[in-house]
Amino acid sequence: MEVTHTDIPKSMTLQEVCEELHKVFESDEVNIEYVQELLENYKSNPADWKKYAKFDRYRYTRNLVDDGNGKFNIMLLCWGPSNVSTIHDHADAHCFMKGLAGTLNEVRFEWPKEEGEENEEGMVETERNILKTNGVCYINDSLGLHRVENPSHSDGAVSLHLYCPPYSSCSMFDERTGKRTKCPVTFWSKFGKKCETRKS
Ligand code: CSS
Ligand code: FE2
Repeated sequence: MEVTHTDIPKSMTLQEVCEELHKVFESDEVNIEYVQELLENYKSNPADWKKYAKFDRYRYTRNLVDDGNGKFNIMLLCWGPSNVSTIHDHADAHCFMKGLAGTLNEVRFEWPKEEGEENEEGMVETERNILKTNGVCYINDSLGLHRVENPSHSDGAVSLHLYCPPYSSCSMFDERTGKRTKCPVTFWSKFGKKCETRKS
């Protein structure tokens, strides 16, 4: 039987959104529109998420909020002023991204040509989007690659990310050459607790 979701309560806490996402992802089919609607409907309330909002001095942090019983990951990303991600893919996962505070820029790119082919022009930009507080965007590998950045030189930004299925590594790409490198996905904190840093 097909389950339709029509009534999303108007005011939900982040915890309630996560609980609803657990129900949604019980099914193996991901209803992209519904998940997007659910995330759009949530109005960012710092009281819900401040315990996960941990900033690092040098780069953006990933902070795990919910591991979705192994089916999906919900995390908070905290972007200091001018922090920027690499150009990356999403390891065949769905990626939903919602602005919780501040503003982020998303720049999309085509997949580079295969190794051995000419990549002289560098990577091809296809789209620019602005993710404002409470806005939601969606990407997966069939829609291309992207880079996310906090354009503010003075203010931080916080975003909520949902990845399904969860993944522990992705690829990053050099903008000039299109060269691809594997990149592990690491967490700065999990469930509000800072992760141990590995000794080198
Ligand atoms: N996927 C990026 C964030 S932008 S969606 C990451 O995990 O760092
Ligand atoms: Fe991404």
